[in-house]
Amino acid sequence: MSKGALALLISGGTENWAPERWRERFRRGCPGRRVALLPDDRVDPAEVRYAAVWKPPPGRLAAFPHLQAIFNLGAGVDAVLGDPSLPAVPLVRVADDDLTRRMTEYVTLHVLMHHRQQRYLDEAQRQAFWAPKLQWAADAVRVGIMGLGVLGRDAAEVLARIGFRVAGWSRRAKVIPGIECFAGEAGLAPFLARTDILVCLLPLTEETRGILDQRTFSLLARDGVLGGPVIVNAGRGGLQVERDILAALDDGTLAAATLDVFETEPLPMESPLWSHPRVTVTPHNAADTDPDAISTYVARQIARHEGGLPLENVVDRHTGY
Ligand code: NDP
Ligand code: OXD
Repeated sequence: MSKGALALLISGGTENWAPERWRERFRRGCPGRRVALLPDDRVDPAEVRYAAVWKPPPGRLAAFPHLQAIFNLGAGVDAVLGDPSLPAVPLVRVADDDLTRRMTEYVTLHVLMHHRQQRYLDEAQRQAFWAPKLQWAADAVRVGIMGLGVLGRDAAEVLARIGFRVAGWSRRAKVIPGIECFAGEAGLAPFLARTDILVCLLPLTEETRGILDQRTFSLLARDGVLGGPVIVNAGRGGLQVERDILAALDDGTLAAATLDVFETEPLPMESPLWSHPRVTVTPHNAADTDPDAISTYVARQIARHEGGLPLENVVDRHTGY
């Protein structure tokens, strides 16, 4: 009996994410299965059992009448769930140690950058200016992580190990040794009130859209050693209101921001964020995952499904993540 086809609907990214590269990987990783890269390859829609996608055009997945599962090639599924005709089959997202470690590197790098006043030191070097500033210890800084899922929890634990005072905020209450945990709407204000560096690792959902706004910034701690609160957003651009970030930087509500994700990507050339002296911009590469690891993960999920085992990391359509 022939195996059901795997359709690939992948919007290109860097060279390593080129759709043709994904086709090669899946052909190697799924021997004996027809792998069709759409729209280039021809495939009978009735033969398609699985789809592996990255930002697929809305409406395309509804064309497969016998689809059994959709595999999103990243951790965040907001782009897929935005399709109103998305078939009601399990949607699996990526949760992978390689991705988690990369995100923790990013968060640690940027929290340390703000804590160790690295932007000031870079500028001093440019001016050949030898002027060390008072440097406080990590335990003087309160880091607050929005989202204590796969990524947020790992970053929180590493930052706590370095010595920061770390708290996290999630939808449901949690107990994590060494991390002060807050949850739900009622937990948000007290979480923000004790936070000097706010790291956002939330998914983009109806509830979280625009959460990084003027109101949130105004609730952050104002008595910290950094001279003002700092934000680091590596979740999704839709979580932040860029107009409010710029206004908050300019009126002193925020001291600095590191942004990996943006309302519009690529960040338009004319965005004032590019050249703002207190903004660090990175091009949505906080946790570029190894595509070989992802294609192996998808092949393993298909094998589990066909072996009668449950798929892992299935998205809850109700909560949106
Ligand atoms: P998870 O689903 O494992 O964790 C999500 C966390 O957010 C959970 O702790 C969840 O709470 C919390 N959460 C969700 N909604 C709310 C809410 N309304 N209020 C409070 N907390 C909420 O996701 P991951 O950790 O794997 O990934 C997080 C996001 O990171 C992805 O969705 C993606 O957008 C982004 N990402 C960005 C990358 C980049 O390169 N910039 C790379 C990979 C991911 P609870 O635990 O109670 O469910
Ligand atoms: C993402 C990813 O969701 O790269 O951004 O996994």
